[in-house]
Amino acid sequence: MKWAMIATWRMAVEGITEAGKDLSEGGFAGDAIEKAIKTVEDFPFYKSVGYGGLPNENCEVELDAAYMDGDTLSIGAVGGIRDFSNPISIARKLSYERFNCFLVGAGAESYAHKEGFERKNMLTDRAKLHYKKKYKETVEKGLSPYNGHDTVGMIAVDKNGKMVAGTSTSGLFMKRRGRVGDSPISGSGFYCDSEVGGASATGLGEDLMKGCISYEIVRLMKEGMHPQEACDKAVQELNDKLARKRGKAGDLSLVALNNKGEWGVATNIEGFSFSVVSETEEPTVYVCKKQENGKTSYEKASEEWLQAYLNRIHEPITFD
Ligand code: SD4
Repeated sequence: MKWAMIATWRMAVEGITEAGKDLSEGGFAGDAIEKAIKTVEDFPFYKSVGYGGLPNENCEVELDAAYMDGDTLSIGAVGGIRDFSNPISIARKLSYERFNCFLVGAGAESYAHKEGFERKNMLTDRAKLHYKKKYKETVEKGLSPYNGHDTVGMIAVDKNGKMVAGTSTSGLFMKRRGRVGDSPISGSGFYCDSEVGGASATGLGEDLMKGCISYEIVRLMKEGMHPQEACDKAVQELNDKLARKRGKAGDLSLVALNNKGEWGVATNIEGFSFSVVSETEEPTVYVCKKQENGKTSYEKASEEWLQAYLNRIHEPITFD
């Protein structure tokens, strides 16, 4: 069986590079997903996942994460959890529970505490600066702070054909306390069935949920579509429907992988990046163009793009 992994955004590439080595040696897709997502969660300069994640309107970091095993359809998820370093590991642990496998807020925290997960203050000084800057530039001027998106979502297939999906995010920057996005919601932020494939989303959770879009992509793949075709169709249809019914669609960006190791992506924004590694492909970052005529095109990120990205995430945060 061909192993492969696809993930939203450039930020996933270090994680999938490491996890890809394990998959090449016959490792389990679930271990690969957890390892790769933990790498993203632990890195303070990825500002919308885990440590260093962007805070809510009260300047508190509340994290959402999910884990789904495509063989058993087991799902574990946490919503709005605070002060734990690796929400993905807590979500995975919950996926082994028959009942109570999706916990939020204080309940998720006491479960994590009881199970011995590492506590950590997830709010960094840099995230506080991002908050202050955003506050000045938007809230103080009466503007909406809600733009941009950066959830890490990924799917892996291993040499034994087992598939797993996972997500982790600090969600919408400046969200209301207690707000939960699509990322821990089955069928919206992720879905995975080893008999078919999996999909995962990033973008505006409130709109992604309106289309249960990750499930929709898996459903289209089950009907025989290639992941690329399924992603393009689902994103175009949801984008157009939201535009028609509501006047506009929020950001919708999806990645998908089938159980043959074939992958696809679609987005309604310019500049969505994603990372891929497989038996036949070195770890690679691609950058998408916006969908046109229902088709998403992408190209390998250039050296300049990759360098500019690194400069951007490390650059000092300034505001008057
Ligand atoms: C959410 N889909 O919570 C996520 C947001 C996102 O920053 O992609 N990230 O709605």
